[in-house]
Amino acid sequence: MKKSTQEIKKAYIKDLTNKDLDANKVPSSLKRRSFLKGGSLLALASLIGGSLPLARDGASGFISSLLASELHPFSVKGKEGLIYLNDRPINAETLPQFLDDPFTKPEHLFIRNNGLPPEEKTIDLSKWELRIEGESCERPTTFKLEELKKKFKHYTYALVLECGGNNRFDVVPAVRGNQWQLGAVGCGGWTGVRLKDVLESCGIKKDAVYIGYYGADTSLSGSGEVPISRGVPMHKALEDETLIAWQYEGKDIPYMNGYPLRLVIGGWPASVAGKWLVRVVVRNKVHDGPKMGGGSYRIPCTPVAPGTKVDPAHMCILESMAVKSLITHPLTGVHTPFGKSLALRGKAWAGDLSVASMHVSINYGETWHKAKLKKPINRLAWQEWEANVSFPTKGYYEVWARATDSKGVSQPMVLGAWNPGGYNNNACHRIAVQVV
Ligand SMILES: Nc1nc2c(c(=O)[nH]1)N[C@H]1C(S)=C(S)[C@@H](COP(=O)(O)O)O[C@H]1N2
Ligand SMILES: [Mo]
Repeated sequence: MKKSTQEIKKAYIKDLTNKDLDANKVPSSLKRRSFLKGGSLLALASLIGGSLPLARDGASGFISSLLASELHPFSVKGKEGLIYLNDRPINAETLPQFLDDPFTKPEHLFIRNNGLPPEEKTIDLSKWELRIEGESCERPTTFKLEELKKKFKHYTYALVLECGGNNRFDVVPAVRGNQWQLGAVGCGGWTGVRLKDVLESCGIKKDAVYIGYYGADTSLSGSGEVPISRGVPMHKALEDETLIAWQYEGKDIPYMNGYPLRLVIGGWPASVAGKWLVRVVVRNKVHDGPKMGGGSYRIPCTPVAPGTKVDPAHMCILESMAVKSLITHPLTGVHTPFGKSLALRGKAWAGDLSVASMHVSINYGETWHKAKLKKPINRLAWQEWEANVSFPTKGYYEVWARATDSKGVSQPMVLGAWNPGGYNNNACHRIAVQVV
């Protein structure tokens, strides 16, 4: 049963307007204004799964490119090449072809909002302040943006930001939450001051164990509370690469990515990287802001069978993300002439670690070829890789990519440890290749 692109799109639009589809998934307050909730994406995948190679299993970029060209009902100023998952809050991922750039361009960097950003017109640079306080801060201090820039040394680091739920789309059995495919990840140069320098200037008490951030965004419910306030242990907060940044790729941070000031912490779920930053607290206990507890960014402390309901008492905070890689060129579905080698390239990263080697397979993992892997530009940046493969016959192939980190740990070829939040899915990326 082969469906034309037009037919797929028509069926998909019909699916989006079917009110019953996600009745049990979408809170009624959001139903009218949100679109593309998990259910519809999953329905879409099964709808076209039969006609598109790898539509459901890992190489999902094809669906995105197909739909994103015409179907997203709105866009955000200054952003392009994004697939919009919802509009309230705004969540949008980068199309796989834009992850092929050495560093993710500001207009292509994904957006993950938990609430409503501060209104852009209310952001006044001359008034923006950052408050450092908390029970383990010796001298609570407020810095104007200009003071921060003047008082501390500036640093630029390229850092990988990846949403903890990236690739949740491929989690089986499926779980609730944004159905991110490949693109809730990006890497680019952030410029700012070290969190360490700022915290040390305010004095860190001996009993400090954690930091927490507060942004200027507000929760969807209108309660006035922040929608998210997360943090990291002191050892991560005090790393050289942990920045309070005002620039991304040499320009003001895009509004949706936290303008005018954000925390940037590489290698951990990007939920620890607070946007629209107004306050950092130094805590004498594990930070307990919204989305630090329950099922948020937490995984079972010991492995569970897929589909298990896990008691929050047995959940632990997700820290460093696992080793992972992407094939960013060519895109899945490519046709390549027989007798000519195919050039592949992509990115690899490994949470707190670096990537030590990169391999590709054209026979479902039976044999692996070593790829050429570059060193990261700095710690916690992604690494570029490339390889050439030749196919022994015409026909259908898949290219699989697998990174191995500096401790010898590789990506799993299928979904790794299932968890109720669908976090940290680092299964090998695969693309479909037709040799003609
Ligand atoms: N203030 C604030 N910071 C935030 C968030 C948010 O909703 N509000 N979302 C977090 C999450 S879950 C992620 S994945 C990253 C996304 O960063 P980006 O939108 O710049 O890609 O920001 C984090 N920081
Ligand atoms: Mo996230």
